[in-house]
Amino acid sequence: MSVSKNVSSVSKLKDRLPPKEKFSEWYHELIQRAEIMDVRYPVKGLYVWFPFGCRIRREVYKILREIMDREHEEVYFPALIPETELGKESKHIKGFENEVYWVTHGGRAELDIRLALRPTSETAMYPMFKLWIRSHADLPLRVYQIVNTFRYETKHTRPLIRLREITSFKEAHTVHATFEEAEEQVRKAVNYYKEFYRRLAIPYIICKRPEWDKFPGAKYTIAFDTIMPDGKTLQIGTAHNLGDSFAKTFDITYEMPNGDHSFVYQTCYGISERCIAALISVHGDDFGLVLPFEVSPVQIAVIPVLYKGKEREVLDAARELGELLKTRYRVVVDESDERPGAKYYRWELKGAAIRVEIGPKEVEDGSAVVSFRDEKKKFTVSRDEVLNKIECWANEMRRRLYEKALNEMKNRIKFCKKLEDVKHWINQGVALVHLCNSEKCGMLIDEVGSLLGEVVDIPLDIESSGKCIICGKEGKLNAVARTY
Ligand code: P5A
Repeated sequence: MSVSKNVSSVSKLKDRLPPKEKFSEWYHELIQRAEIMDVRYPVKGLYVWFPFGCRIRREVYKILREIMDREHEEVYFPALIPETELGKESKHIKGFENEVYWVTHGGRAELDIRLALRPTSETAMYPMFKLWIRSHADLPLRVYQIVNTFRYETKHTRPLIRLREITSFKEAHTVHATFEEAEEQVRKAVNYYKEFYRRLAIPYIICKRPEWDKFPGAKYTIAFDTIMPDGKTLQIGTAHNLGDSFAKTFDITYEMPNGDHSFVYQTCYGISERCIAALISVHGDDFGLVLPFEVSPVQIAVIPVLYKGKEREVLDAARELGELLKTRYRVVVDESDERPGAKYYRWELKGAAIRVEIGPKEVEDGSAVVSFRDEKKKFTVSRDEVLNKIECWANEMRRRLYEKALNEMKNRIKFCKKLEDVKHWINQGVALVHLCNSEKCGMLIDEVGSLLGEVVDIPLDIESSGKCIICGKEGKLNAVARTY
């Protein structure tokens, strides 16, 4: 496969990336240089996916689709929502009114009813669900779509992280007969997202968002956050129990087996390309992208190490191995006439998971020199064994990436007993505190750092209840951080 026919276009090959320690510079330089996003599009908050970025997106979203397809049907709803529908659910519109882009004209004619560019699709879908759902036999309904959505974000926009056009918004919407079934669906959604992030080797913490910061219109919101290299958290997915509030607004009812009518209960859950921002940021290093084998556009880079007089034999051996590996994997045989160092540099930058080098010595003894993107060491194996070893190497690499990321994350989480400690620690990571349920104490802590909410799942063993850090009453474990 040809990942980038124009391989020599990797700009400024000799210039090093800024070190990852300077996270913001590193991130922006990397996504441009590894040809993921072109940030030069002349509208704030909108960016261009390069072909290589699209390949990463395709592999990552293949996993998400595979998981969704198990019990959801794919649908497509229009991008434009009439103002009359968007405004029906009062809390929902209140939450989004400052973020909506409006279409007001068709050509020169002013529209009778303004049309919103979907910020999310509840109000596009639910009037149609009213038409789709008649009886208990139509339930549960579980659908998803992967579309673009638009949010006029006023906080600092950043590629893949905070967008005004979210290009890859996976939104799932489900409808159930009872509140309990909706609760069960939220639990399932959380498990789907856990699986998704485990496959990307991205560790997460899961919190129940505070009452005043839940999804507009929801009963409660469960959020996944990961910790970025600068210690700030990034919300990488949410699942919402909507109860029957949207059902009441949009009059979505079903006939029960006994003939009575009842409102339905709903959930929705979403993931955006922030999952790719997390993938890049959590695993990447000073040399560029580090991607788990499953999602790397170039899973294996075969590098012929050419010496004068031996070019033919080396190229033949590299091509032969390349062809064999291509029967199962995404492979590039880098035949460009650059020096090996330049080739290594390129495939490191692009996050090729496995590198296989073949030079004259390897041609002679039927071997190859193998190295993994996340480790510096090289080792020699017989060429006959390479194909059958790949799966095992890929799994081991994912395990290593996950362990490393998990350790880094654990080092960035600390339980704090005093407010002073929280203030100090959130410059480095997530502070865990005990907090009572009152809005007053929540708001006070929110002034120190953003309150992510009550901890549902965290990879550390810490007492789940204790005295509130503000008022001293009985409290639960909560997470506080600086957030993206
Ligand atoms: C769930 C899907 C919703 O919109 N409606 C349908 C629900 N939830 S949410 O929390 O508002 O968004 C889901 C996830 O999308 C990401 N996200 C963004 N990503 C990039 N740029 C943005 N401007 C942006 N806004 C939200 C977050 O990961 C969020 O959890």
